[in-house]
Amino acid sequence: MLRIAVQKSGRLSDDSLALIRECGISFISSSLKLKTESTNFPLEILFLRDDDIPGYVADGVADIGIVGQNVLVEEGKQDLSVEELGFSKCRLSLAVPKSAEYNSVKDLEGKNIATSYPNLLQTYLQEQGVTAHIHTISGSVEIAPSIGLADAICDIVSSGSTLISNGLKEVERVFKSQAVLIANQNLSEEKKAILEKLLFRIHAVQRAQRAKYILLNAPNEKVDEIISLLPGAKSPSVLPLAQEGWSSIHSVVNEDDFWEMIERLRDAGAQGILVVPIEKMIL
Ligand code: PRT
Ligand code: ZN
Repeated sequence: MLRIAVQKSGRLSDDSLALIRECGISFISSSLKLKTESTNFPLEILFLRDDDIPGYVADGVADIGIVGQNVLVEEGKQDLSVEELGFSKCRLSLAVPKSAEYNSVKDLEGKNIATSYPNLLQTYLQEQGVTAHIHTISGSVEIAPSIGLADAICDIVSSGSTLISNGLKEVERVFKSQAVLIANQNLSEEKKAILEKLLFRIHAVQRAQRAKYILLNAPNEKVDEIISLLPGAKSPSVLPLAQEGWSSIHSVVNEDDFWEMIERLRDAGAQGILVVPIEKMIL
């Protein structure tokens, strides 16, 4: 049995549980329960505050966990990280009042900066050769300048709308973050084997999320040109259509290159292009 710690309620919770479910692991979750056990995989899920997850995994109370890199690195536990999960992307940024004059990070010399991430901020300021007074506060960091508590803040940003609505402007990006899977470093052989199985499934889910299955029709004389436009397709399938002189081409493409490629395919004579999501992808 492997124990995973996930955030009980917050920005990481839904995506963490969705990932576990996409791995084909079933469980019943209730907001009242502190833990639950999967009915079809040797996994027990503990629901915790995100800040407690790195410590519990380091101590072996949980074997693995899902947490933001911002929390992990702030707590100095980055060695536990095993896999970037690609969700809950955000950044830790410095922000100052909109009206403040700001040219470079040197302008923060000697200033008061409020943050919930003193260690990440201190590391950044040191790298930049700036000395400032760091005030550690645990919440509502964005109101610190307007109540006269600080000249600047260092806080998590995703859309940027919280900064704007508090009259602040983002001036430096201190740290980029996303959710990561972490693991205790002394897992038993049995637990390691379960983790391997889980990672195999996570990789299949991640690959599938980035990939699309594409089907299209093309006149036979255009097939070679179209195949050359399909990036990453080592060997697309080419099947004859009932209509004489036409083929159907099937391949897997990466979502990132997708729209541009569709235009080039159409220009090259592709017709009836279908793009379908892939549920799992095993290499
Ligand atoms: O209760 P618990 O301690 O478990 O949760 P929490 O309140 O400490 O954390 P939570 O749920 O807010 O965030 C969990 C993790 O999600 C963080 O550690 C980050 O890794 C990640 N994450 C992603 C974010 C955001 N996006 C985010 N936007 N964490 C916080 N925010 C906050 C930010 O602090 C600011 O107040 O959202 C506001 C900014 O958002 P925008 O969109 O207005 O820029
Ligand atoms: Zn927290």
